[in-house]
This record gives sequence, structure tokens and C-alpha cells, in this order.
Amino acid sequence: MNRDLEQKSIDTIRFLCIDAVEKANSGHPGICMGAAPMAFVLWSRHLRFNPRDPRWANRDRFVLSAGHGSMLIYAMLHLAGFDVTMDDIKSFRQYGSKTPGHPEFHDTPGVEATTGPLGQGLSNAVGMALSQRMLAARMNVGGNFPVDNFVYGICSDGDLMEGVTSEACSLAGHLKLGNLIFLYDDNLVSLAGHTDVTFTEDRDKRFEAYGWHVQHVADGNDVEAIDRAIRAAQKDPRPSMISVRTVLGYGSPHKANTHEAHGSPLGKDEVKATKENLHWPLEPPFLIPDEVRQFWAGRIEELKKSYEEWQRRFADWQRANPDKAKLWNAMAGRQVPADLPEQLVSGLLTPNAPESTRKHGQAVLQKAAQLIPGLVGGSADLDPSTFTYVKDGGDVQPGNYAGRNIHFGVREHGMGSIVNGFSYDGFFTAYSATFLLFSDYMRPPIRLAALSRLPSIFVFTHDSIFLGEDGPTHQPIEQLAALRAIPNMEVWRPADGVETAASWAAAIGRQDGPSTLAFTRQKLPVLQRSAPANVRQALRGAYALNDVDDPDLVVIATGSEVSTAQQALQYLDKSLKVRLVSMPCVERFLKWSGDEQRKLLPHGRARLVAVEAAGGLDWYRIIADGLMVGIDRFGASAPDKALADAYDLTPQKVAGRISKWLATGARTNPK
Ligand SMILES: Cc1ncc(C[n+]2csc(CCOP(=O)(O)OP(=O)(O)O)c2C)c(N)n1
Repeated sequence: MNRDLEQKSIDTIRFLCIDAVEKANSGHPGICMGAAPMAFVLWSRHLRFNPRDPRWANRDRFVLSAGHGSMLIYAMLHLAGFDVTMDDIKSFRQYGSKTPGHPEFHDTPGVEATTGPLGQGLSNAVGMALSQRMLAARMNVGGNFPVDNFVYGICSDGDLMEGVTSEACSLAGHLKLGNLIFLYDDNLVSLAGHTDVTFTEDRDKRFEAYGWHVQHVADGNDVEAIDRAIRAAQKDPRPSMISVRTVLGYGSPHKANTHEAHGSPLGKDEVKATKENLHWPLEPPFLIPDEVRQFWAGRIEELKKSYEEWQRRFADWQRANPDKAKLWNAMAGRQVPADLPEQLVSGLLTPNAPESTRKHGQAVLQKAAQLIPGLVGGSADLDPSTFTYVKDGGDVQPGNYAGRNIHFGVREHGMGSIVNGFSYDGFFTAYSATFLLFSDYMRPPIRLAALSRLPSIFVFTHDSIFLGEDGPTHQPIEQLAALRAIPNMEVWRPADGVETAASWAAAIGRQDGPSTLAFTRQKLPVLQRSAPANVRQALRGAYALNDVDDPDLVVIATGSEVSTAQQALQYLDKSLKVRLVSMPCVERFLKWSGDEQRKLLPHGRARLVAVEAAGGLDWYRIIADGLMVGIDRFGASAPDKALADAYDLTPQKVAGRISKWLATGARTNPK
């Protein structure tokens, strides 16, 4: 390719971005202008993809971690022949378009991850790279077929300032993820000004200390230097960070290297001045010179050949390795046995003895791991407490990616983002685990999993004040409500072994969103059921555990409070007809028809009470003007029985709170 065409191709990217931002009258042109050369080198010389098969398994992944530069990825996808048309580019940031303000998984073919909240994309990419290493360990026979791809991306100052990338990149360095290559758009400017007022540590040294291979390209317009660095990165066994010194808003005579180029359109006059400065035709906007189009058509054709070659070899590989091929299909299709819930129930070790739901969860997980070969995960250094270790699953460690247990270290935020990386990648069903309180440390990836419809599984044990002596710093109060407030999240809080099996079955079977599994630390009494436990009933999210016709009072409880509520019934006025409802998943109940909901909870005819050892704000959408028996202050350090007494959550005291409310309307909360 001659220099002239190369320059034209790079400027095409710059001006597509500038013109789209101008038309939308919003967006971030600066990063696109500075990073256009690195995007061009990567996409035109290295990235392997097929625009007709955007989810081809062995494609190289590209993650734009600095999601505010979304026009850069849309421009690349358009040029590279993906289903992102010129009309889509012209609809940048408009309602319902394929080109939303920040890249969104599902919205745009070729977008591998939803990015925008800085730090997430790079951390997701760590998960993708680990996912591909683990897939290769299971599939490749002898050499590096069928899995030999790279996970590439572009990150910015903001990405590297965010703590989550330190967590994820530290783990990536430890795990020697040599298939991960990031270009760092090192332009010394962020949103509000130059980075000399905020961000002056030596980033190169930081990444070297993480165990990364670090290179520096002094001039972001030097395509050969960028190319050499990418080639060297591909050969190095460590993850690679290539710091590329660029100029934010490159080419703009008055706004380059100022934060004004970061997040607003350049403005009509400055667009004109920039086009003149870079010798670009002033008209028409959205110009793609014919020779640039021809270049990309040739590149797409060339890549098609290597894609077809891979498909031929893959067919041979499938014939030669039928067991592996079967596994591949099971993982890629997220296949789940139809009787998974029943099989998980059969894995319970102590279904009829007092037990904690974390222990039930441990037994269920072992069974699930046997049935679902793609089920992998781990905890943030809490396996001995969360019981989420797959006993004969082996450990994922540097150079050994065949295991199933991932040791995330004490890195909750990074863990959530890495699990999402697995989910984006699509081969493994991945879970994380820690204490429920620390869901606060994971909220950004949990929210993004819900937004991006990822089937990530977030296991949380120690799910209430009843974890006891560790005290209020570790005792969740508002966390269940906060998780239930996230659209498209399913929060499970099972009350016994069967419900625990249901929660895992639901999470594994879910295709269009994440699940939270909240388990107890403490043992729970065995529930008295008027009918045998039924996992399918539990899977629906709510059911009457003890039923009566035409109840005067319906008591709804979850998790550890189901047995408390059950025992409380004996202390209530005997003339009351009381139905006890276990509601392990509120979100599933809320999907029922109105008639069905009213049948279980006859609003108006019966009075409604919810019992949950938590803040309880979210319950008012179910009980309306009913009574919430919960906790409205922080916990305390004490054995669980003492806490139950102090927080009016013993069966007698729960009954007392209900009776008082029925008699006087007073909602007594513990002081
Ligand atoms: C977690 C998070 N915090 C804040 C923002 C808002 N924001 C968008 S870009 C940006 C900083 C931009 O600086 P840099 O990463 O260097 O990007 P550049 O200016 O080079 O485009 C900020 C604070 C965000 N997107 N995500």
C-alpha cells in the first residue's frame, strides 16, 4: 500500500468521525482523530474477522475500552464491511440507531462489549483473553488449532486511571495472557484538562510491574512503528500494552491537544479549518474516496480466504476429534439438559437436615459442574467461605488453562468485569463469588451485565446480618434492594436445598441476563412443607409453602426468613387464616400475569407482610401498604442468635411485630 493511500485511509476514518459527531451535534471527536492511525494499522494489517460472520469463533476480538470514542469503532466497522451502513453512521447517537452514543453489545454487529464506563472494556478483554486461553486448552490438539486468536483493544487515560483495570491487568499479568494486546492512546489530555494535574505516574513501569510486555511508540502517526510494536506483541508470551503517544484532536488547528476536542463537536468553522489543514476536500461530508473503498474490499476478500481455510480445517478437526467437537457445540450453544433442575436437586447432600444455603450451593455446584462442562468460575479469595470451588475441576494458573477454578484474588470489581468478559465471549458459563456486602464493589459490572443481557452468575454468600460476629462492615442491609433495583437482574435468595438447586438451575439456564444468588452463612432449619418440595415450583419464583383458602393474612419471606416466618405463625392469633409464601425470586414473580399474582397474594382481601432481614425498600412494590418486617439500621457484631433478638427477628418477635400492626396499624422497627 502506498503512503498516499495509507494517509487517505487514515484521514477517511478521522473525517467520518468528525462529520458524524458534527451531524449528531454531540460525541467525542478528539480520540478518533488521534487514534485513527493505530485503529487503521490494527484493522488493516492484523485483525482477523469476517464481516459476514461477525461472531466467527476464531475471530480476533477488538474492544474499544474508551467507549466515548464510539465513532471510531463504527467507522472501522463500516469500512470493514460489517452491517453498519452509511445511513447508520449518519444516524449516530439517534434513537434506535445501530450507532448509539457508546458501543453496546447486541446493538451493532462487530461490537464485542458494551463500553463507556471507563475501565470496563479493558477488564472485559482480560476475561475474553482468559476465556480463549481456556477454550484453547480444551480444544487445541497439539498445535494452535482451532483457537489461535488475539484479543486487541484501545484504551485511554481514563481507562488506566480507573482502579478496575489495575485489578484485571494485575491478574492478566499473573496469568500470562499473551493473547491480549492493547494500544494505549497516551495523549496526555482527559475530559477536564491535561493529565499533568492528575495522572503522572509512569504507566509503562506500572504495567511492567504487572508482568506485561510494554512498548512505547513515540509518534502516534508513525504507522510502521505501530505495526512493529503489534508484531512484537504477538510474539511475546506476556500480555502487551503498547503506549502510543498521540495528539487529542490531531489535525484541528485550534483545538488539538486541548480538552475542548474531547467531548464536543469541533464546530463548523473548525471542521473546515481541520479539513483544510489535512488537505481534505471540504465537500461532501462523510466522504470515502473510491480507492479507500477498494482497499477495504481487497482486505475483506483476503480475510475471507483465511476464514474459509479455517472453516475447512475446522470441519476436518471436527471429524478427527468427535468428542471435542461435541464439547465445542455444547459450549458454543450453551446447552443445558432439560432436567437440569431435577438433577441439581439430586446433587444435594443433606436435603433434610439443617444446613446453610452456601453449603447446599456447594453440593449443587459440584453436580452442575459435572453436567455443564462450560461452567467455570471462582471467588475473590473466599473459596473457603463461599464454597464455590469445583472439587475436581483443577486450578487455572499461568500456562495451565485447562482448570475450572479461577482464583481472582481480592479483586471484586475486576472479577465482575472478567466474568462479563467470559459472557461476552460466549463459550463459558462463568460465575464469581464473594460476600453479599461486597456486591457494592462489583456494582458497575453487575449493572453492565444486566444492560448487555449477559448470563453472568454472581454468587454472594453471607447474605444478611446473620453472618454474625464480623459485624456491620460485613453485614448487608441495602444490598438486596440495590441489586433488585437493576433492570433485567434476577436476584435469588433460596430458603433451603431445593430452592438453592432451583436458583443455580435458573442462573445456568438464563440466556438473556445475569443472576444473583444470595446464600446464607448460617444453618437454616428444615422447612415444614404442606406438599413435597417441588423444584419447578421454586423456579417460578414464588409459591405457597403453607396454604389456606381465602387467607386473611399472607406472609411472604425469602431465604433465612422463610423458616423464621414459618415458626412465627404459631404465635399469631389462631383465628387468622394465614398463607406463607416463599418468594426466592421476586423478579420471576413479577413476570406472572396480574391474575396469577393476585391469586397468590390477594391484595385487598388479605393483608400482606414481607419478612426479610434487609432494608426492605423494594418490598413495597409487592406489599403496597402492607407491613415490611426488615431492618432499617446497620448491623452489629454479635453471634447470630443475639442479633435475631436485638433486631426483633426471632419467630416470637416477628409474630409480635405482625400482631401489633394488625391490631394498631403501628409499624414497629427495631431501635
Ligand atoms: C467510569 C467513568 N467515569 C467518568 C466518565 C466520563 N468520561 C468520559 S471520557 C472521560 C475522560 C477522558 O479522558 P481520556 O480517557 O484520556 O480520553 P480522551 O480525552 O483521550 O478522549 C471521562 C471522565 C466515564 N465515561 N466513565
